[in-house]
Amino acid sequence: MDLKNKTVTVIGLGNSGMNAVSLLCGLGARVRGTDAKDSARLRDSIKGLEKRGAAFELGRHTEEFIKESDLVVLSPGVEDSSPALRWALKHKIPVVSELELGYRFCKGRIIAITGTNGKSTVTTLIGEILKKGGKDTVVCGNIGNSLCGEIPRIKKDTWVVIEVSSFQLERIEKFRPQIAAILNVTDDHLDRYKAFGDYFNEKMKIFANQDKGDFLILNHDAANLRPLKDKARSRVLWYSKSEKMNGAYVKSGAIVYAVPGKEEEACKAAEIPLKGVHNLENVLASALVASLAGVSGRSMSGTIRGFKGLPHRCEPVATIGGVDYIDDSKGTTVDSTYRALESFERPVILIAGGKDKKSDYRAIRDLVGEKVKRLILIGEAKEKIRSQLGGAVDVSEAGSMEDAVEAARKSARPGDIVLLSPMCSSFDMFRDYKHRGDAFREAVMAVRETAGRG
Ligand code: UMA
Repeated sequence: MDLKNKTVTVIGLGNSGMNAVSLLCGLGARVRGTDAKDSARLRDSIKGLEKRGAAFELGRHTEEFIKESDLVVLSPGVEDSSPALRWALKHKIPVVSELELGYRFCKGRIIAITGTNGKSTVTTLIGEILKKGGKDTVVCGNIGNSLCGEIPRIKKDTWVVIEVSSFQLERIEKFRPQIAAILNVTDDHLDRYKAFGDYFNEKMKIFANQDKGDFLILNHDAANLRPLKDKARSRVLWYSKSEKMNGAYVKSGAIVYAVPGKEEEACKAAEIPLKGVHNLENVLASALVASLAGVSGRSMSGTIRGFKGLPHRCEPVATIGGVDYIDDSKGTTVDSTYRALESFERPVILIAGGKDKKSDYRAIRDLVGEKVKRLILIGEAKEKIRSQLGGAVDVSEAGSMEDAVEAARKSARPGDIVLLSPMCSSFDMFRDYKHRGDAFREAVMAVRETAGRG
């Protein structure tokens, strides 16, 4: 793709868009960036790029600004319904996602991970295993730093581990990872997609361009992924908690992978510090991928044993008066909260709610009835969750995170767990899930201070 002297317009100027603009400036394109919002922060961040020749439109998108482009690059947050995208299509301008743009200029070997839940954990763990296994590694994508931003660091021998979302896959053309992994696909983003099938199909694009020399890693325990074997041109390897597979599995309490010609142990299942069956799946996937990248079992074993997980994913915050407070703010789907609850053996006081993604909370009703002694609801989805889960559990509502944590503290007895696992996105009350998790931590710290004084 030669973009020298081509007019390229980037829509959306968050992390993805700004990195795309910067990459394009370096490629000698005539770069333009447009964002529907305007802010002092945004104005500040474009200054350096203006000096490099980029032009910007802030506070709105206009047809005038877009219509003369040779190419449009879309940020993942821009939906099909966006007028900016419709104008680009009306003027027959090719449109690609930021992921596709980065791919066209990526010299390294790509490992792409997708799934509804666990993809950040698996992406990070693979990155750690590869780095400690002596491989030059870059970890990027939906996890927070877009691929375009990493292009200058990537060399031919670099392993590029990319967390890939359905949004990023929507407008790919040639994106082709050497190793792709799909961990699971359950309900999510039904506020963006008309039906689950549309979301599922976007995820499937991760292997659409793969060929015989590439690998597709699939979770055999996720029944809706099994038929994919017949759709892939790449070589399919499986992982499973319960069955011996051509791939990775559990054998006599050990995580084992069998890739062409050899069976090797990655570690003992009991040594994995991350709790829950979902994390066993995450380690199986990571070990299998890392083995394909050439890391030995001996090397990966130490990394897996030392891996403490990611912030805001079932992260212990404090133990106060015998009550464990756990931050699972990244639990933004019903399924992720299901998996978190499954991993606890003690009574849970669950703080949930936020911005609804047209989710069906009834899927967790039985498990909530079994594990949760009190459900405290926050955010816009309060009413919907109450109507779908009420009767299965005691429900109360709180107006802020502080009030929710205080209500949880009052209900908790020694041995209980207070879990923030919202099943919703955070944008009704917070900047993002990290901000929400930080607000939870702050509220818990206030409880600890009061307890200390008492
Ligand atoms: N904007 C427009 N016009 C539009 C829509 C948005 O101008 O029609 C502007 C907004 O005003 C804002 C910017 O676009 O200034 C935001 O762009 P964006 O929503 O694409 O966000 P980025 O900052 O580029 O972050 C994105 C991912 N966000 C989304 O997919 C919504 C980040 O994933 C990712 O970390 C980052 O790229 C780097 O790759 C976040 C996420 O929530 C964590 N992802 C979803 C998820 O995990 O469920 C998919």
